[in-house]
Amino acid sequence: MTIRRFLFAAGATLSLWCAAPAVGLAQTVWKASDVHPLGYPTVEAIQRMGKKLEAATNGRIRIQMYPSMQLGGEKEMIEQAQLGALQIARISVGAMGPVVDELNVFNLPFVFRDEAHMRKVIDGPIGQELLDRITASPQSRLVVLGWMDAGTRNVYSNKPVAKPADLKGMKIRMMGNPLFVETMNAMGGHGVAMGFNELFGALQTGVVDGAENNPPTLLAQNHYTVSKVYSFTGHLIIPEIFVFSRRTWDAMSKEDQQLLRKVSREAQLEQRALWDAYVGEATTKLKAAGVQFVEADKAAFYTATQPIRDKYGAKYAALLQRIQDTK
Ligand code: GTR
Repeated sequence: MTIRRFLFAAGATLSLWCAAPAVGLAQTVWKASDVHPLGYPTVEAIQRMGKKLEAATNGRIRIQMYPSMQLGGEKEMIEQAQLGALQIARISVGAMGPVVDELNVFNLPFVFRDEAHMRKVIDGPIGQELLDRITASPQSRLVVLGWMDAGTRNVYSNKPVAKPADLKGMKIRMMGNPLFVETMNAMGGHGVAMGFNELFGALQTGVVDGAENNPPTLLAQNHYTVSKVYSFTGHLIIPEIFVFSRRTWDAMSKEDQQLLRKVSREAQLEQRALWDAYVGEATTKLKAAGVQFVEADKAAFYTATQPIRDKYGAKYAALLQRIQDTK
């Protein structure tokens, strides 16, 4: 049995209709997965959504959350959702670029002026168009339920990175997408593509000298225990999405699809509030744990990464212009 077949069989078994003893109704269990642990804003928002689904259907639909990479990294989660072995996957747009190319526009360095700009874009027509494009794309085999926030990504390692020259000779882990590796190379470092599930070990053993992410991830994934300096390079502001298996979706009633759409919209709003609160909390905890926060010359990193925006942005020039025009 191939791993794919096994995963599909396992997922199919879980989502089978089975007896729900408490209410005597048939019950559907949707598997949801996230790389982050319980309590993280994205995980919490999906779990709250599960509670609402359960209440609205008198226990007929339930969500079972598999947090902390129990089902693998994001690439694996996307594959499992495509097969129907997993129903809900919360993933970064970074991991979706290889699936739907146009999304790579959001993966460009410094494409958004700041987080407020990014929110305006995803909350407006551009955000909706991109979600629709993923859902409509035959090769995605996913239905997008909504956006989630993930703040700004900054470099962390054991030394300050204030300007491009500081990255010289440093191996920095990037998400598995050539665009990110080239971005780090343009910033002055040496980008290394690696799955998120391998990163903690790689930081510990010195396979890489650092990585880049938002403060909540630095805390929740315990990376701060090995990387003690967080430098505000601000090179990427990448939103996240939560997607649903097209295979499961197509077998659902119209009413259940509508209900899922409704609670998903609420989950998107709820995650944003949870996110804003958690960023502050994470920063306080990181400082208390001795992490040093360093200001960086963002303008220098912006200039250094211009070739990346030129190269990858050329075919989406009109979309890029609309993003820039979003005030
Ligand atoms: C985090 C994000 C994850 C994953 C991770 C990574 O910010 O929440 O979904 O994409 O970054 O760097 O792989």
